[in-house]
Amino acid sequence: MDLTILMDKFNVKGRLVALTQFGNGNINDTYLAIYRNTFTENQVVLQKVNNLVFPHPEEIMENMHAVTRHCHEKLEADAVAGRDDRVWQMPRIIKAKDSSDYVVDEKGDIWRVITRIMSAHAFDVAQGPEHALECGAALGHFHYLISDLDPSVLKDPLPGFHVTSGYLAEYDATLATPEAKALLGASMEAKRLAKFIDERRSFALCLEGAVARGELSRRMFHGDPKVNNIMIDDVTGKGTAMIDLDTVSPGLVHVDFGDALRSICNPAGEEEQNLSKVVFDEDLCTAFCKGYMREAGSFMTDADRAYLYDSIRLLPFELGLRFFRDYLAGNVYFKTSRPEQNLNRARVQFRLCESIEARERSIRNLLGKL
Ligand code: GN1
Ligand code: MG
Repeated sequence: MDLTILMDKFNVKGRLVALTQFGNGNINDTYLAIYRNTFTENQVVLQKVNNLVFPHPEEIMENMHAVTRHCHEKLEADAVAGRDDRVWQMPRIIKAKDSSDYVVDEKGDIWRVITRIMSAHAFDVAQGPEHALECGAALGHFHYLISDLDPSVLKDPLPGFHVTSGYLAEYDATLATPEAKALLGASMEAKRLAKFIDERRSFALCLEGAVARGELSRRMFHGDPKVNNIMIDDVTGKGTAMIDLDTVSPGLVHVDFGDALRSICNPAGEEEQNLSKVVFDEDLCTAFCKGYMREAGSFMTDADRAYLYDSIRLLPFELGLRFFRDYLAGNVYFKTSRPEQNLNRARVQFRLCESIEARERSIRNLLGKL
């Protein structure tokens, strides 16, 4: 697909002067497009919505429309009322020239253009406690923004997303294939990871059990609040926007909480090769929680608080399981640039999970002070 011809179908002012690959997402293909005219520059983000991951990409766009409309209205009302200590931002959909929210190419793929959050950046790893605190504030504020979004206006973007029992079932089904058996048989490390999973099968159901017992209930969640989906203002250093809104839907805020922490408290990052560098950083955790609670603490019930530790332990386990299953299935879900990449990603997440388990008392203690 000629991307310049594609860009021409969208309503962006100015002349297209650059179009380059952008970001480090594992799912969608993302490009930055720069437009100039006599007085200004306009930077926008072009994305192909991954139709292997998302079964109905057009519904992803309907959801994005509903989420951004709801949040923009709320953000504007809060700004007018002077309720905020900063400008919170959110990407906007740029319409195609035919007024639709996306363009379908000749292969049937769905492309969208959204505004770029200017003078702000996201980082692949936490830069320190101040950054972690701002990530917490951004996620907490986002939870506030979506808390009153009507769930019935959203379609399920990704059935089974963050349902750990489902990932276990998928893993077991993959393990039964000859290809997976061969990969497992050929590697001591893969066997070690399989054992790691087996030892935690009942723990893996902790949040689902709490929902079934009525202790936790679903609210709205982001679904993918890892550190590089949290934009930080270049000028003030404050959190300013959550991006990657594809998975906003009814879910447990615990999943977001655990997912953000598994990414923020691992400064070695998701691709680290040297496992001894993968350690859960409690100072970053404390800072994140402080920022999060400042914005969203009032939503937290005692039952919610009781499951925070489990969510911190569960999300690296779950992501490690997803990476490992994908490795055994031949790398069909997460983008990879080498065959062992998903195996290594799984090793990192499981090491992080172990590091959390080793610090359980201390993490529970810091959570108890929130
Ligand atoms: C995927 O596309 P990206 O990189 O934002 C994945 C997340 C994982 C993350 C791990 C829809 O997110 O769940 O935590 O990779 N998104 C989906 O890097 O599966
Ligand atoms: Mg994503």
